[in-house]
This record gives sequence, structure tokens and C-alpha cells, in this order.
Amino acid sequence: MKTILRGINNEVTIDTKGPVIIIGECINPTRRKKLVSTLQEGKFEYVLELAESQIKAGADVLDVNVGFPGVNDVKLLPAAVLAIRGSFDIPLCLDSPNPKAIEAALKVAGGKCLINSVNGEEKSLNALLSIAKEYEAAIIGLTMDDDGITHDPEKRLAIGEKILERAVKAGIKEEDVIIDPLAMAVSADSEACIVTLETIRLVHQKLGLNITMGASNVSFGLPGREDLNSAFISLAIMNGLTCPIANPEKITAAVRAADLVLGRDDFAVRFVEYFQSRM
Ligand code: THG
Repeated sequence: MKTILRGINNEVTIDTKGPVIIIGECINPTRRKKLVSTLQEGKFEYVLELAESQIKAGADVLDVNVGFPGVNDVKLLPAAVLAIRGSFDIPLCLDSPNPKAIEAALKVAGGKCLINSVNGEEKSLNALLSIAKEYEAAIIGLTMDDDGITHDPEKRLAIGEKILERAVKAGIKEEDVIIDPLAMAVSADSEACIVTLETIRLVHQKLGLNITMGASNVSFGLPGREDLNSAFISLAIMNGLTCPIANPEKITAAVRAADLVLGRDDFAVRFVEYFQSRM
């Protein structure tokens, strides 16, 4: 299964057969005070710096999240998208809980974006599927619904299945649905990673769709975050993860290594290129 995303001239294919595509997570105000303060001043230089450093480090797609308390993201998300578009031709993943902000950003983004995110709640499906269809965007479907988040991988799979069915009914192509099995902090719940890994395996096997997740979520509150994230992402890739949302400066090495180990990097070309580019 292939999901194609586009900037203006630049096309990125996410293929369930790999190699892994990296969605850069860093344009996100969570614990980035400088991003909040510069966005509040209406300045986008720091957003552009984060875009550039992530692209250099291996990001294929950029997640754009400008959410912080009190923000008017219906204005700010499209403004950030336009700023990025002015300098970088890379597919964008529009990350907001507000459908109006997503739609406003889609209006100015061009290309083919990824909507982050839809979930199995009726409210979410009703608000976003028609928008995705109208702007020919792909969607990330979070495996949670009106009953919240379940710990049962089979139930997460069923929610993914429901999102897929509803999306196809709304006229969205099957390949434009990417499932998020929900990665959560393992410090708070020792089974968190196992549940996510099993959900990935099931979604890969039963639905055959591309799979994303916020790979850095698992290490919240712990030391050694890079090592933990790398271990988790490698196992997740083995099970069918194809397009993690992560910090490319910290994860690309592990991703290139996993692709090499899984026989997706003939003569280790990409692996070697990555390390040469970092010298
Ligand atoms: N699924 C989907 N989208 C998502 C998430 C997900 N978007 C948001 C989030 N989860 C993924 N993005 C981030 C962004 C930053 C961090 C974690 C996940 C993060 N930031 C550092 C911190 O908090 O310490 C600070 C920045 C840094 O040093 O890198 O960890 O699950 N679909």
C-alpha cells in the first residue's frame, strides 16, 4: 500500500514495504518555550530554523503544530504553513485538534497534506472526513473513540477498521488512511508499549495500511529518552510502523539501521550516506 504526499513539486511515497518515512515532530510548542514566545510575537524565523534542521537531519515530512493555551490556531496554523511553504518544498502534516484550523491550513498549503488527526469519535469523523475529501488530503486515524482509549489491541484495530470504512464511504482512498496505534508513556504504564506494538502488528496484518505514531511519547518522564525511543521504534518498524512522527536529529540513525537490518537498503547506501552527511 502506497500513500503519496506532496509539497508543491516534491513527492514523498510512504510504502508499507518501506523504507521508513520520517515525519519531523519539532514544530510543536510542547516544552519549547521559544516556539511559544516567537509565535506569540507573530515571528516565524524559529519555525523555519526548526524546519531546516529537521530536513537536514532526515525529515521527509514536517508535522506542524502551533497549539498552546490561548492560541488562535485558525489564524496561526495557516500562517505557519505559508511561512514554511515560502522556504521549503516538503509535504506537511497538519497537527491540530481544531478542524477549522486544519481546513484553514489546507486552503493555503497546496500539494497533498496529511491531516493529523481524525479519530473514531463521531464528532471527529463528521467534521474531518469531508474536509479531507474536499482538499484531497490523506488522514491519520487515531485508534480511540467516544469510549476513550482502550488497552485492548483488538479493540484498537476495530477502531482503525471503522475509521477506514467511514473514510472510504466519504470518498477517501484506502491508501490515504494512515493508522496511529497510540504510543503512550511507558513510565506511567508498563504495558503501554506492548499494547502499541501488538496493535501495529494487527493493523499491518489485517488492514495493510501505513502506520504512524508519536514515537517520542513513550519516553516522557524518563532519562535515556533517545535509547528508549530507538529501541521502541526498531521493534515497531519490525511490526509494520512506516512513518513515525519523531525528532529526526535523534531518530534517523536508528531508522536507517532498522531499514538496513530488514533488507530495505541495498549495499547499505542510505545508511552510509546518513553517517557521511553527519560528519
Ligand atoms: N500521534 C499523532 N500526532 C502526534 C502525536 C501522536 N503529535 C504530537 C505528538 N504526539 C508527537 N510530537 C511530539 C513532539 C515533541 C515531543 C514529543 C512528541 C517531545 N518534545 C521534547 C520534550 O517534551 O521534552 C522537547 C523537544 C525536544 O527536545 O525534542 O518529546 O502520538 N498522530
